[in-house]
Amino acid sequence: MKRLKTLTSTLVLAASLSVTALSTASAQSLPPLEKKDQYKVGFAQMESNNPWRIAETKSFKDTAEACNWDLITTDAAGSAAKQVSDVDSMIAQGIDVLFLPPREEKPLIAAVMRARAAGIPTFLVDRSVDKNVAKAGEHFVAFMGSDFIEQGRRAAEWTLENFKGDKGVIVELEGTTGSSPANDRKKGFDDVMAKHDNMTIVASQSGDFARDLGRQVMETLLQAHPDVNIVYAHNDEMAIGAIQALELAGRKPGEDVLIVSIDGTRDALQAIIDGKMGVTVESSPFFGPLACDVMQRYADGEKIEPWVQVKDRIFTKENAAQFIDEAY
Ligand code: GYE
Repeated sequence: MKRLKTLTSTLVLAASLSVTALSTASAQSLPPLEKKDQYKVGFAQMESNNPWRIAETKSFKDTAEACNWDLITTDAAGSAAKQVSDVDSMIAQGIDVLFLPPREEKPLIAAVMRARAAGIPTFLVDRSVDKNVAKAGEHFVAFMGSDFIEQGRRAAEWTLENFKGDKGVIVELEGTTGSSPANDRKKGFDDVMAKHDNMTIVASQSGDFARDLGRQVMETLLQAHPDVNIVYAHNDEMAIGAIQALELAGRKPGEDVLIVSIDGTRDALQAIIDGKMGVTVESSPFFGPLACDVMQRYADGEKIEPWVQVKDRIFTKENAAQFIDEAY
């Protein structure tokens, strides 16, 4: 009797040990994706107020057909809190895999962690979260997107090569506060400019990646800095807004103010052709086919690199006409 009891407790102890071992292992390894003919895929878009976002959502919808996805999409209408609850509702609907463009770096960590806890492999697309807290290969599978620091650096280098004046008076229009592209595009550009005494960033303010806000912020900044001769916008929509504000104030964008931007939208390429914008460093929204490919590799059991890096082109007056037909 005594012996039996000892054995039982040994077994219980062994069982609880192996449960601990199992849960430790699963806390470190990612949820697997079983092979299936059709996957239920969630794409939780952050907003749809600009051509870039609309092109990205369309790219996922087009891919759903090509890749045989049962696709659920949501639109958080510019609210990080809604984007988190959109992910919650996708988890409740039993998605197999999540593609998430996190609007801001910190608030969306919650969504990543909840998908992880629900055993759903998550891929971050186009923007990232705070990498010190949520980690690729542990909490989410991978980040798919551009090198935003490099984009800012290339915008700065093009400016240095093409600015004709003696002293650059720069206004910077930042993207959404707390978003990875705004943080990194600022760092890339500002670090290069800091090494050049003839270049001064006189104002740097958020226009939330939006055309209208870009125009309004530019109108205000123009009052304080009428001598501006370079505008660096973190995306094309704000650059177009800035062009409108400058023209309204009687300035000549492209002639007396150099406009430097990022994305490669149709309106931006047209502005380059019209001589109003100098450059836009590409940041492509067409993530659907890449998402299909990476997800397939993951389901095949391949180890996915933590950063699936997208390579960007650069659009100037040399090639804008050549690429405008494929722009969005
Ligand atoms: O540049 C901007 C969009 O996250 C890379 O977000 C993306 C950026 C893109 O709203 O236009």
